[in-house]
Amino acid sequence: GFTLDKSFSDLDKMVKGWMKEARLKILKALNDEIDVWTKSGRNDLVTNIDKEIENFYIEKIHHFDSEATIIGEETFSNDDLDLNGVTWYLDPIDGTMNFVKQKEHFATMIAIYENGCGVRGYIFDVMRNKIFWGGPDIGVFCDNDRLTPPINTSLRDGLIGIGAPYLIHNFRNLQKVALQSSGTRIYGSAGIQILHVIEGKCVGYVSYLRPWDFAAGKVLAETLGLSVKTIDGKSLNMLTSSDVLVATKNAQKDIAKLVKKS
Ligand code: 2AM
Ligand code: CA
Ligand code: CA
Ligand code: CA
Repeated sequence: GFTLDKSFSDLDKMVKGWMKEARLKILKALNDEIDVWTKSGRNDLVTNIDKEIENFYIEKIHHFDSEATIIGEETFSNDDLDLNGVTWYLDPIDGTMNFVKQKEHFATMIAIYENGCGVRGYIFDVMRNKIFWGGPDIGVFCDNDRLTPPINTSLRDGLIGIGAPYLIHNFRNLQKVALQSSGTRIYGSAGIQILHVIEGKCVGYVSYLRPWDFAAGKVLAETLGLSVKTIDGKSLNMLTSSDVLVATKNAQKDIAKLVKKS
C-alpha cells in the first residue's frame, strides 16, 4: 500500500494527468454515438462513457496502490467498507444528464481521504477546461492559480444553488431560503455548483447527495473556510447519502434560521 506522507506534488501531477486524459476521452465521445441507460428512473442516466472513465481511473489507481479502497459511483457495492487507510472517491461524470442533453455543465471528480479525513479534491469542469484542486496542506488552485477564500456573504446578498427536487417539494422550507436569497440557481451538477460556491459566485448549494458527489468539493470548500455539513449542521457521513449544504459561514447561519426542523 502507499501512505500519503510521500511526495504530494508527484501525486497531484499524476492524478491531474489521469483527469486530463479522461477529459480527452470524454471530448472524443461527444462526437460519437453514446449509449445511454436509465438507472433508478428516467431522470437518472448512465452512459458507456461514465463506465469507461470510472474503469480507467480504477485501473490507474490499482496500478499505483493495489490495496486502495475505491468508492466509485458506477462500481460501488456496499459490502464491509471501512474508512481506515486511504480511500479514493470517483465520480467519472458528474452531471450525466447535462453531458447527454447539453454537452456542457458537467465535471469529472476524484477525492482522496485518509482515515476519513479529506486530503485531496480534484474537480475538472470538462467544457470550461479548468481543474480545481487542492487540500488542507497546500490550499486550493484553479489550474496554476491559487484561489483566495470567498467573501463571507450573507444569504440575502448572494445566489443560492438548490437541487431541483428539494426546491419543487419545498423540502425543509427551502423555498423560504430561495426567497430570502438574491436568486436561485440550478445547474444539475453537484460538482459544478460546489465550484460556484468556492469561486464566490454563489453563497451556498444544498442538495441530496451521495459521497462521491460531495467528497472532492468538501475538501476544497473546507480548505477555503466554507461550511460543509448537513442542513442541520451535522458532520457528513462519508459512506451514506444525505442532505448536504455547502455555504459561507454567514449564509449557513441564515439558512439554519429558516429551515424547518426535520
Ligand atoms: P450524477 O450526474 O453523477 O448522477 C443533479 O442530478 C446532480 O445530483 C448531479 O450532480 C447528480 O450526479 C446528482 N445526483 C445525486 N443523486 C442522484 C440521483 N439519484 N439521480 C440523478 N442525479 C443524482
Ligand atoms: Ca449518476
Ligand atoms: Ca454525481
Ligand atoms: Ca456520476
